[in-house]
Amino acid sequence: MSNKNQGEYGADQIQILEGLEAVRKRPGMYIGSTSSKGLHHLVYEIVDNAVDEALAGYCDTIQVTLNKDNSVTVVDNGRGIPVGINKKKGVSSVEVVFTILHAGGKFGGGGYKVSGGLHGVGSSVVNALSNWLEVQVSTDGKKYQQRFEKGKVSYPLKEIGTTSENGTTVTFLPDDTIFEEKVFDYKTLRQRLRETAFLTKNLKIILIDDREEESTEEVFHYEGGIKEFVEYLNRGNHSLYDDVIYCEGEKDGVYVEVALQHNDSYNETSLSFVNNIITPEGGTHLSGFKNALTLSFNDYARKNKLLKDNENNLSGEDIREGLTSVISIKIGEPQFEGQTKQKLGNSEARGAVNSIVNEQLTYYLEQNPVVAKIICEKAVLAQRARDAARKARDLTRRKTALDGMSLPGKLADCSDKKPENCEIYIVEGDSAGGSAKTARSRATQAILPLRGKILNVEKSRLDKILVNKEIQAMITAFGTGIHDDFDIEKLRYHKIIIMTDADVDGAHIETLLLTFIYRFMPELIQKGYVYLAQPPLYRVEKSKKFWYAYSDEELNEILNDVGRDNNNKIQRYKGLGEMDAEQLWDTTMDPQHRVLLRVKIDEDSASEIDLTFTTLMGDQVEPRREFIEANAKYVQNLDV
Ligand code: TSJ
Repeated sequence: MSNKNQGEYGADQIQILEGLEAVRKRPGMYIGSTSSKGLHHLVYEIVDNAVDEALAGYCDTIQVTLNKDNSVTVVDNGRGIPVGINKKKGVSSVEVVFTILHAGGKFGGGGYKVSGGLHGVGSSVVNALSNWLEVQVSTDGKKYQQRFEKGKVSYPLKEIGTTSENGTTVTFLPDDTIFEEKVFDYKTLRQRLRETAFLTKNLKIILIDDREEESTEEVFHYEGGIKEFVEYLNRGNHSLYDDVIYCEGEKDGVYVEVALQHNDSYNETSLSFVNNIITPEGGTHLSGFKNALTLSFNDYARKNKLLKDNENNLSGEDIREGLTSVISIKIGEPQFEGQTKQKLGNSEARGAVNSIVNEQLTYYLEQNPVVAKIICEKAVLAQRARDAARKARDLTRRKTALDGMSLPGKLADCSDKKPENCEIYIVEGDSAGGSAKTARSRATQAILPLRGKILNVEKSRLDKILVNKEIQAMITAFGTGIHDDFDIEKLRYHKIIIMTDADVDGAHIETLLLTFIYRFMPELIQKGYVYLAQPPLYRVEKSKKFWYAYSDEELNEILNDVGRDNNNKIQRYKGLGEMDAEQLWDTTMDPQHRVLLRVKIDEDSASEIDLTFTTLMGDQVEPRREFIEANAKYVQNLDV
């Protein structure tokens, strides 16, 4: 602290310190969590401030560097945070930004801001949760610097030299006594920064990793903006036509951008953003978009006899089958609603998106009859499949109503009826299913054996999926129903455990099962009810004693412990079938000793999860490899 300030702790300063102390006491209240997720939020918060400067039109490059000591540096070439004395507080605006809660974006005014929105917790929160933070501002030919430690001023803003450049540099080291995780994950940051670059046309974001011997650098710069975002999302699929359809305009203070393209899959991928912040629950902007889409396609299809007079209107779902879209709006004062405050409520956004998309899409369809016809024909097929599926479902509903809950014949159910006590093992193959039935604890463990490869739901329409025997068996066993009928209260087991061979085929079946659950009952994964069993890979036997190894590293450890000599008998398990019931129980099913992995959806990266499931199933080889690597990320060690 400077001499001048020393000793004179005014009311303001005490308030500031109390404010930042509150953040340090309850970090979760400000950044959600102190896990890896919260750690990464710190970076987004700082970057978002620089993005605001770009949105205001004063900055075109942001550089993010991961330093060797796990600190992060964010540099922009904007105007620089104002260095003048803030009249009300009596210190520089820079100091205000880093010490007063929710000061972000208070001055300047006008325009759209990322920070101060949903995630905008303020750079002061980052400061409070950092071991140290340094800021440098270059403006009007001069360079200034200030440093903070655990939120407290080390010295006030001081001039440190001259410069011909403008901009702001912030470096901070997250407080390792607050965060459970202190190492930044490159892929997580890359994903988020790439999304930010897609959403801010012409902004160049550079990500540098200086932590290893060889430093790496990637540049995200998309002149096509969200058009390129849609191409990126569609990269693992076959698009149905070359164009990415794009609408842009401004109405009633709402700036609207929409990009869309269909692929030959049956799934919809819609991402919506407000002021660059993702809105997972949509809101008025998304509903305006959907309405416009449904209206313009039905109009076009009727006018051009692609839909006959005696046929029903296409539903929104029909038109959105295989659709990939990004909708991004900028609005002065976004209002977020709902329990999690993630749903846009501004009614002017609905109208603006609706009228801009309706007008421009109608024009596009008239100008591009070939594309229009491709989309309409796909939607008509979707409509027919949906009708057929509805009939099939009505039939099964009536059936189950008559039979009472008729469970699948292959299911060996457990006797306990309290879902919270019960588990269901989905087992590949009849022989492994047999061992599992013998091994299980009958009271709480149910076994459902499935035969061979299950249907790939990514490659089939609903009508075909719903008549598939294995899928029917799972739906009835789980008890929840699917899609709109889904009711988590009816879930019959609180652990759904997928148990497959530890080989390539097993991994494939595992993914097919996860894909089915993710597409039809995503809440089961979100609520953490879905698990992967972990059968051992090896059995080591020596002098009548034996050990199980679940990985190659573990095998090595065991061999080191028992000594590497000729008396070791090492058995490599190629499948569950090679274990007898007792071994299967001991290694994989006994709740006391087994290892389970819980399947997670990484909610931070909205644009990736779909891809990981979709591309694995696709027939293009490269994305599949990416999936298998990524797969390890969304499962996490549970029992051990
Ligand atoms: F907030 C922060 F410290 F985290 C941060 C802010 C971090 C980084 C890397 C950059 C920034 C930042 C802030 N870059 N640019 C600005 N711009 C302003 O703060 C600014 C400058 C001038 C005026 C003006 O009205 O003249 C207004 C503002 C908001």
